[in-house]
Amino acid sequence: MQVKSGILQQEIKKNNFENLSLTSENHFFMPRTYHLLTRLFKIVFIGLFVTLLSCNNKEQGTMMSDSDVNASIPAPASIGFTIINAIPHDTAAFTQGLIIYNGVFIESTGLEGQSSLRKVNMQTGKVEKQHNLPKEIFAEGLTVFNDTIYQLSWQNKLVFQYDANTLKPLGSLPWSGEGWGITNNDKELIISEGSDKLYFVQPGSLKLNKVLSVRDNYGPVNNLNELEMVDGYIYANRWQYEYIIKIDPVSGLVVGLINMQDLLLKNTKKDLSYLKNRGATPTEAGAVLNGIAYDKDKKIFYITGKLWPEIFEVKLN
Ligand SMILES: [Ca+2]
Repeated sequence: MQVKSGILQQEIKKNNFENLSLTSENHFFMPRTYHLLTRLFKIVFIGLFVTLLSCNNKEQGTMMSDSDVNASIPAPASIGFTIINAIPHDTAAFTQGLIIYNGVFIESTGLEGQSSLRKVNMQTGKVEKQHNLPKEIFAEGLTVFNDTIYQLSWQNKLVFQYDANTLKPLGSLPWSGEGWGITNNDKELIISEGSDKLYFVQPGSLKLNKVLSVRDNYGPVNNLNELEMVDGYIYANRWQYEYIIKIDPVSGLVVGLINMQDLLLKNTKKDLSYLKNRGATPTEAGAVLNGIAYDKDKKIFYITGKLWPEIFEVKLN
């Protein structure tokens, strides 16, 4: 057996299973059971080895394909902007959505007991009409489709409808998820719920047409919040991130990035001391960017935030 194990060890060193098998079979004095066991061992060992190898390849393949996909996505283009004007804004408005309809802002404000739908003068910032929601409702984003306002609620699982001219309530539709931001592409409503997903639904029924995953060169882009459709792209702000992203609504890729860090602090001349009761900085006070409206004719964005004293008129460079 000394000789045999010597041969076996040499053969193992060669790491050649076929040679190992041939060498063993050439020993005519080998007992039959030993021969069968060796064969069985060889089959099981090779089987295990191949399985492990294929698992490993599969894992590496998945990891590589994910990073390959991300690496193949170009970094979003940086989009600069200029502030051309500032309009007063109600500092008690916990803004969740902002749009322009027939020359006025329509604004949705949140928080339980303070949620409302408003018509706001675009020059003076005065609230011209206001509809208050029941105290248990936490309102979120809004859009207008076919002269009907669709206003989301955060966790009340309802989407409220109103006549866009009179703000008269027209009823509500059930919505199974959370509601954060909403816009439309002239055919469908597009809803965000705080994840990286956008839900394209049919107006009137909220029946789901498609789900779009939003991602950039680092992977999925979550916390999608207030939305605004502009010239075929979806502009979105991300909760807890001080920038607005430009999303291709077909691929879901982020193609542009507007850095709005400290937009309020850097640009307002208003006294912000009223926020001090809520937190040391506007962000800590919850006064975060959360309103994007667009004037198609003037090609101007209107940007505000929760509890902000101003709405900024912004032209993209
Ligand atoms: Ca909007």
